[in-house]
Formats: sequence, C-alpha cells, structure tokens
Amino acid sequence: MDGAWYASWRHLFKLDPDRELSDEALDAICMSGTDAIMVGGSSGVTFDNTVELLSRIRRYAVDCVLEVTSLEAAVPGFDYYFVPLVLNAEKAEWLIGRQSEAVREFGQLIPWEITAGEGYLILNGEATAAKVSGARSDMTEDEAIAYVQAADRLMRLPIVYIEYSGTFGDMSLVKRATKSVSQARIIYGGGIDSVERAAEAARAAHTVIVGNVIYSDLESALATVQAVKETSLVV
Ligand code: 1GP
Repeated sequence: MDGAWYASWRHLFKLDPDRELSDEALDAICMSGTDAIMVGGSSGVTFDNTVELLSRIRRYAVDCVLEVTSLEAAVPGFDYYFVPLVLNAEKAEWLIGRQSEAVREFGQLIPWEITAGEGYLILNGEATAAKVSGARSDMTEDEAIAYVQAADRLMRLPIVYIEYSGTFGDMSLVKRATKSVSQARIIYGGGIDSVERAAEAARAAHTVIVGNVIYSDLESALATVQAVKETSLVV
C-alpha cells in the first residue's frame, strides 16, 4: 500500500525478547541503517521481556514495531504494531480467533492508525510458529500463491509475510508471490545469513527480515543491511 508507514521498508531486523543480546550487539543493530526493528518471537515472549527490550531499543532513533502474538505481551509504546493472521493455520484461533478476542478486550486502546494486519504464510513446517499454530506447510507453489492472492485480493490485507523461519526459502515462489499481489506488500523472512541470500531475497520481496543470524554471527547479520539496500526488486 503506497504511502503507508511500512511502505518504504526494505530491510528489518527481528529481535526476540526471549533471547539474550549484549548492549554492544544491540547498539550495532540499531545503528546499522536498517529501516526498523521488529520485536517478536514464537515462544517465551512476555510483557516483561518485551518492555525490557523496547526500553533498550528506545535509546536509539530507529523505528520499532511490535509483532503482537499474544495478548499478554501487547506492550504500549511501540512506534507501530503488526498483527499476524496465520493464513494456513489448522487451528482457526490463529487465523482470526485470538485477534478478535484482543479487539473485544482492548478495542478502545488499540492505536489503529499505527496497526496493520499481516497475513502469515508459514512454509517451513519445522518452524516454531508452524508448530504453535498447526500450520499446514506442505503445499504446492500454486497453492501458496492462491493463499497470497486470497490474502491480497479477498481479505485486502496490507501485508503478506512469507515465513520460512530457520531455513532459506524458495525465492522463485517468493518472486511469484510479489508479482501476484495487487496492493499488499510481500515480506520475506527465513534463513538469511549472508549477503548473497540477503540480496537474493531483496530481489524477490518488498521487505526482507533478518532474525536468527543476529544471535549466531553478528557481522554477517550487519552486512545484510547494505546488501539489501543496494539491491533492487526484480519481479
Ligand atoms: C523469523 O522470518 C523471521 O520470524 C526471520 O527468520 O530467524 O530464519 O532469519 P530467521
């Protein structure tokens, strides 16, 4: 969606409140030139560890967006909020059940103008998010594209997040997804641990997320920023 707050984002780092990160590493991440920091995780995310991470990131000017996966960890004070709807979840509660419960409970407090829904398509069955939501990840490319188009054109979701967390995905599928949308932005995340992979993903998706490698190889993580920024989308 042109003009939206996330519309120009090409590169994001995703930090997990349940994982340790030194002040030096956080400084390097926040000063890296990334477009924003996304805070989120699939397990062990609490109000307390989310507040703590937010307050550490707040020492920097970088934008900070919370991916809200549980009511308990919906912390106020972020610049923006993403709310995932797991498109291929076997359990309906992950598609819209938990989200509507949150609206019922916190409707008055939700800052809608800085909140956007993300249609999540989880394509790595081994990812924690797949296990938690019971996502059906074994699908053909045509099926995946159909999910993307349903999210984009039927549900009019502003974002479709192709999630391969923990493994590098099929970039031809991601490219096809990006080509197939009419208004949604395609976010890709999963297994980006080098400049080569970062550039490949940046050619295929509007926005690229880098997660795990922050914790295992900080230098490689930092190098992905420039790699993504120097690469144009080719679809
Ligand atoms: C996780 O998509 C993100 O939700 C990033 O994946 O941790 O594999 O980089 P990785």
